[in-house]
Amino acid sequence: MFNFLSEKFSGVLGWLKDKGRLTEDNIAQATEQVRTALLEADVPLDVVDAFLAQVHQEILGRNIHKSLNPGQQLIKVVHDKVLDFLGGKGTVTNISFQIPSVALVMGLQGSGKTTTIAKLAYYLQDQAKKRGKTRRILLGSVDFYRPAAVDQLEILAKQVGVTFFRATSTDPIKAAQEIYTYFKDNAFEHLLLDTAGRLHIDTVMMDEIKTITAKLQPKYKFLVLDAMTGQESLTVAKAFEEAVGFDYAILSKMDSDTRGGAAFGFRYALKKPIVFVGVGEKAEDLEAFIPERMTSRILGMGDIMTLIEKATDQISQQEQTSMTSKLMDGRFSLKDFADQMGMMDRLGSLQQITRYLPGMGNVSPEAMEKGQTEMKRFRAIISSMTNKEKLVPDILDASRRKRIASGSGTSVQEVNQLLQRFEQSKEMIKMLKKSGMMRKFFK
Ligand SMILES: Nc1nc2c(ncn2[C@@H]2O[C@H](COP(=O)(O)OP(=O)(O)OP(=O)(O)O)[C@@H](O)[C@H]2O)c(=O)[nH]1
Ligand SMILES: [Mg+2]
Repeated sequence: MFNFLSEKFSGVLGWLKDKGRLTEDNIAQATEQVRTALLEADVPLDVVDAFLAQVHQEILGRNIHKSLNPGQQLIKVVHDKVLDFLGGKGTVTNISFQIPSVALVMGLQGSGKTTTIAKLAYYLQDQAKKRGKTRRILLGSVDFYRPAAVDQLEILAKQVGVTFFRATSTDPIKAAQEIYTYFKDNAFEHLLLDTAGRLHIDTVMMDEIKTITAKLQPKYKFLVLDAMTGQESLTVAKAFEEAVGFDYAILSKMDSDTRGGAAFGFRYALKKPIVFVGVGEKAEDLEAFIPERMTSRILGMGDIMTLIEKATDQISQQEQTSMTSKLMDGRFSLKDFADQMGMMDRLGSLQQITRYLPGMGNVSPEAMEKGQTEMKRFRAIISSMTNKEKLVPDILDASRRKRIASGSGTSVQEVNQLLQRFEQSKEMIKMLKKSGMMRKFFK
């Protein structure tokens, strides 16, 4: 995600960081590179110009080239401006979905509407579950243009475990009313209504959504934008805003190799909040849009916070605490190493995890897959060890290694490789501990 923009930015920022002094000249050079990066990421020209104008103003205002660390100062200016453009510090848009309420999801064909509905249903359910509650959620579709569209939503509803209602009419407006009546009569708390997508914005489609909106008065109108479409998506957003109006945007497919232009330009151009981003095809692949995080992703600083949040969500607190204390005081055995790899498994693929780590954005998918295979093999090897061997790896002599290799269907060389890796991670933990990073990581 954003690899493109983040690569370009880290290039410029890396170059700046080492500059003890900045001249008007190299400031100009740096901002020119930022400009090229944004344009190449498909950020609309007027947005790029507005961005650079603000950066320039800030540079002049702060008298940057006379400051103590001009390179760092400039990085900070760029960082702060990117953050501003994405919505500003601390502006997480939390929607507290009212009960009962209707949400309408719209967007172009294939933008991810139907998938997003399933994700929203999952999200609502999950939020309620965290408070020990359940929600009565109804999904309905008025997409009769694509034959399998309604079935698709029905299947997703089943997967997520929420109710689906099929209207008898295939006229979108009548169907919307039928669904709404069913929602009211059966005292559901949320209705998430899926609409048809079209290849282009056309008046029939807009009129249809307008009528449905007028009749159902949805409390929430979401526009789903495909992050891969770049500046074209801004045109789409403007058209929807003019014709129907919407409250929030959801950027889908942010896990894809998008150049990031849409996310960057959207907020500035539309002045509407992006609430969620879709980061995969599954129902749980929905994340809150947090400007600070997006900024660090774009600027290539990694995103430790998201990772930590993911970790706390999926690994039990107890597991994490015991793991952390073992790591902290150095009692880290091969058994813990295996457990740790198991935890990584639960967190998602290595590839997903490394997206959040600083400096790991560029690891190739092949290398990633290799890592994953290696992890599996390592776990198999460790499971062939006795408890004593796991706790005191020092006793692993040649004959034990041979036994473990044949027990796990691997080679002695592979067993050696594992032990080497284990030593390396122990070293790394020591280093992290020294630098005080551990507390930050595992707080
Ligand atoms: N990788 C990834 N794929 C996504 C995401 N959201 C949707 N998709 C995929 O994009 C494709 C289209 O998604 P749909 O939800 O069917 O899109 P739609 O807007 O309902 O499409 P129409 O109803 O045909 O207009 C599907 O293959 C989805 O799995 C996402 O966040 N990440
Ligand atoms: Mg659909």
